[in-house]
Amino acid sequence: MKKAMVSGVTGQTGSYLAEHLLDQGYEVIGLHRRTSNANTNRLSNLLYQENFQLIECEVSDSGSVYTVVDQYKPDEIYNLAAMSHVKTSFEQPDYTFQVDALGPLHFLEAIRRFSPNTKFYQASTSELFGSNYEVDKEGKSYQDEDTPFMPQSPYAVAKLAAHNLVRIYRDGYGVFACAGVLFNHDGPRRGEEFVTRKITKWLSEFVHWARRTKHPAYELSLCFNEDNILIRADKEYSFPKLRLGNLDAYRDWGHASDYARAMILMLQQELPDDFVIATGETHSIREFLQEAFSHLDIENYEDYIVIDPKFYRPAEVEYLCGRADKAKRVLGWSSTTTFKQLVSQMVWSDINGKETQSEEEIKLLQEKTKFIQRFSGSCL
Ligand code: G4F
Repeated sequence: MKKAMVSGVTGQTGSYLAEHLLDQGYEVIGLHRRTSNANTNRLSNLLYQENFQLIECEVSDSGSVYTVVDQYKPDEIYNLAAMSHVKTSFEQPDYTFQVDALGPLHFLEAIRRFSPNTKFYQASTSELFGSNYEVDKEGKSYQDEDTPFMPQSPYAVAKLAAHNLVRIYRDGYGVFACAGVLFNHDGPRRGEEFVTRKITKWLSEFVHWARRTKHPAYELSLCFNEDNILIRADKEYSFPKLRLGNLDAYRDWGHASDYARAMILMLQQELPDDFVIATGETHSIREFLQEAFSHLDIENYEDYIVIDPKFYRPAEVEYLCGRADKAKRVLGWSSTTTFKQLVSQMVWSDINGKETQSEEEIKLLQEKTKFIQRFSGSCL
């Protein structure tokens, strides 16, 4: 039985990765950092599985990493532990470097010293490209393995250090180390501070608020003031609008479960290499909003949101659209989830309070939320 170690296993992508590995017959050692409150909600199906164990490890502490690598000598290590929020990296650059640059260095060094046959996967990111892109013959802008990096945030600089360390340990010490340059990958398990989940979570809270507020004796209609959505019934009820930053950035959004499959494939190749993982399709935050609100037949999403400068970044990555031709050719990998499917899954999972994908289940939920249509857009 192959043994895989996954750091960041309590996160969105770590949880999908652990599931895929267990399905493929691996023993999985999940690493998580100590927190005062348990954050294992994404692992609830795995915690009591025979081949899964969760152990504490702090990736910014070299001794902690050396100990677990030396003790378990896994066949494969997937380093997904990171301070992964780009805006936070501007506010906590030092901490970001410790986790995102030193963390991978500790794993690579532990492999070199104690377990040289362990294969290593590092979660690199499309943020490495920053503002750089190429233009193809049809005039489409994209990034791939040949696009030069130009990081735009402390997060991306720390990730670039890690990306280069992977190459150096591979070429210099012969470590089987790969970096996956993953474009945005989201889904119902996405952290609530990322823009996609922030939108779908807010929508579900709005729906539940409207349902609670609905009073059969009144013909309900909505009204908007600067910061709130109002329902005037027996009395006035109010709900805060969704506060967002820059809506004009473009992101290439895929499903985290698909992207976790690509990580495993990288470590099964004969030779280690780096790969771009992306859908090849890009959408603005506005398009995401439009698509998400359309599930509730709300056309005027602009009325429900407030642009808040607090959510702007000191430097923004405006355009990301990956070209994953190499991953398709070499790994046989491609994304299986369309943008529309991703948004639908995220919206209905939040409204339903659990991961929801089946069309029948979604149809039932659509029926139950039809009351929103009656008053969306109207104003007293
Ligand atoms: O959802 P985001 O925070 O993701 P971002 O910055 O693209 O980073 C994610 O993807 C990277 C891969 O490309 C990963 F490396 C990284 O760890 C993370 O998973 O923001 C997406 C866009 C940005 O342009 C941001 O400015 O949404 C814009 N945005 C607008 N309003 C907002 C908000 N982002 C957040 N988080 N919150 C807002 O209110």
